[in-house]
Amino acid sequence: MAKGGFGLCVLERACPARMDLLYLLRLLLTACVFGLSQTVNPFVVQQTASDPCYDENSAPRRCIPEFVNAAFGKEVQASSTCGKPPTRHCDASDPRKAHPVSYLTDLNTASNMTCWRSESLHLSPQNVTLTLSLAKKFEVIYVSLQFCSARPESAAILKSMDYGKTWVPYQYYSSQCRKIYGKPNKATVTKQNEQEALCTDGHTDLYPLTGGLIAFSTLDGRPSAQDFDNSPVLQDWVTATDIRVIFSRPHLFRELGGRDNEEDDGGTSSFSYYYAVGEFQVGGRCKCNGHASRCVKDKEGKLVCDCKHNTEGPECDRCKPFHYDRPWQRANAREANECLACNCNLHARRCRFNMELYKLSGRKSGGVCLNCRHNTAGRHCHYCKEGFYRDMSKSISDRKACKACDCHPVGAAGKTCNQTTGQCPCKDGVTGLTCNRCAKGYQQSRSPVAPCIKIPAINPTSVVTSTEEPAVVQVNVLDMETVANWAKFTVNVLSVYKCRDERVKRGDNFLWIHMKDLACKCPKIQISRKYLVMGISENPTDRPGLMADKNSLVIQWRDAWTRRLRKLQRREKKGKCLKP
Ligand SMILES: [Ca+2]
Repeated sequence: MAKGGFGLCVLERACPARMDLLYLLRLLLTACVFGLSQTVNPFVVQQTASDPCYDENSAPRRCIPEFVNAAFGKEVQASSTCGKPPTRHCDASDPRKAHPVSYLTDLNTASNMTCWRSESLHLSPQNVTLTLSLAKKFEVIYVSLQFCSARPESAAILKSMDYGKTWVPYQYYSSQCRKIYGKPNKATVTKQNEQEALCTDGHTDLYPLTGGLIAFSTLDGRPSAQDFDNSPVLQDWVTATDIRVIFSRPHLFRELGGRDNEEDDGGTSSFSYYYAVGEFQVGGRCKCNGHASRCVKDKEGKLVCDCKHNTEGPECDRCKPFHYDRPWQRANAREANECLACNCNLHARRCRFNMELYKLSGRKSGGVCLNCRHNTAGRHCHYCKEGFYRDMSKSISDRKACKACDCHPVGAAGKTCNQTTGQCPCKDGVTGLTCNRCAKGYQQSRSPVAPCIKIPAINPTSVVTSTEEPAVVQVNVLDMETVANWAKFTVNVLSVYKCRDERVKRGDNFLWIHMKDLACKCPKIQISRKYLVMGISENPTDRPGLMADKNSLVIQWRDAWTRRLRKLQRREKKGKCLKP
């Protein structure tokens, strides 16, 4: 070792400590349980055009950010850094003699290791801490420190999962574990204490005086590491937002055969030491729970996962809005566990998760749509709400899939139709989808309570049916003959003014009048004359033609009536002669 052994360690290829580090890292990386199924160099970004979070068939699959040195380029807070005020070996204002904290995480070349260095400390022991904020949750595989001074005799590595608010120990190093940290030396980890920090007397030797290494592998020796996918305990154990290293005690100075303390402290004390570290590494992956293949800076410059699989959050740790059909889950090698959209048939923008329904469905679907629109209702907005029915000509996802019932205000017994068929509840004797007409055998009444009433049984001998409103026609009487007790007139119907009975048509027809009525000259009819006949109806007997009786009004035609009757005719045509 060169004079002034605590100076910069020029690492050469043959340097055994350097070999140790590389060997260890290689070992850690290839055995890494986070790794892709095939062994790849985790420091090389895979150049693939397709999204690693989806396979060639666009099916989601577990994806993970690349393995990195998460400490690289990040700022470290040190409790002590030399050079202020300057000493012979350390001057913060002189770049050639400065040992700033940035040297902990900078880009090193093997031939020129840059080292951070603490102040020279006198009264042993004094804690020196290095705190590294990763500014995001990472899954940490290892923490390593390469020393430019001798290694500390006792040191601790801690982690925080809440950005430095609380700290938990990761690992202790001491030649006197019990005395310094109250821990047994090299205890075994069992499934019961996988989240416990251990203490070891490894990595604490005084030698090598420079270039020594402290390297902590977070999963090494922990039983569930082989089944990391199914171990929430270890998933938690490797998660960290900050890493802190505490150098608790140096080796006794006299063992080092002190040479530069005379220069640094003016020889007032024979106990002087410092710590110097050339490289502080935190190997791991940006924590994205298997739902992102990279981390990116957000608008505020914060590092966040580039979440896929319908997830969101800094660690893709929750489902995106409207993707609550099943609970959020971390992706694993077999299942992407992507968040699934609620099925609301395009009628809702929001939904919530319901555990009961999810369990009832055999853990398939638990989404419940909120505020179904377009008059739909139900968990999936899959049927029509009250007062609406399904238009079967349209798909359920159509905005117009549900039509208003439109029940007739008089004919229907309520406003709510069958949600599937649209059938309104009809009052007695009423029929039709909206209850808008009388059923067969019923006729319209004027009562809103019973708008359709049963038609009374028709007596075939009854002369005029009470329901039929007799027509008003103009006839030209052409001839007459007698058939039994009836007078049968051959007439030509010139005009029909009331069309209640649509069978009364213009043209030749027969007009029957019973002899009994004719005898008393009511009506009185002469051949070759025109008459206006009010109260003419279809002959209800089996004789073809029309019929008049003593109730009919038969008046000899006057041309002056033509205009007035035309008016009546026009009014009738405007819809007043429609069937009820
Ligand atoms: Ca360095």
